[in-house]
Amino acid sequence: MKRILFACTAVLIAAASFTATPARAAKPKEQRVFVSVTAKGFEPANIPVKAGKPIVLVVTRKTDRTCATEVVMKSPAINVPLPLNKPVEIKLAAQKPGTLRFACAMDMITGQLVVN
Ligand SMILES: [Cu+2]
Repeated sequence: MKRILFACTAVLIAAASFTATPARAAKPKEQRVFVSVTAKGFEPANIPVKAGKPIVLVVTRKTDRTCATEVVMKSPAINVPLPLNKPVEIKLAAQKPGTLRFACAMDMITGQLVVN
């Protein structure tokens, strides 16, 4: 249990540094993609996005029957709380082709952005 608390604290510190990114003057056009948290997990679990374009991932938790009350990503390091029925925007820089995995804090419920 202590170990889990320690891991959470470390992730929160990483999240704090992530949100401190300054806004840029000339914004490249961003792409918005949507995912819900339901009793089945992240829906859809695979989300296609375009490479080279900033991403806004909009996550809405629609159930209390889930342990995914926050969304955690390792790279870039984020940990964002998901209040019930409130869309939460997660802004990500433009990515290279590949996959960006995200999960609940316990890493049991997972999804990914598929960058092409
Ligand atoms: Cu979990």
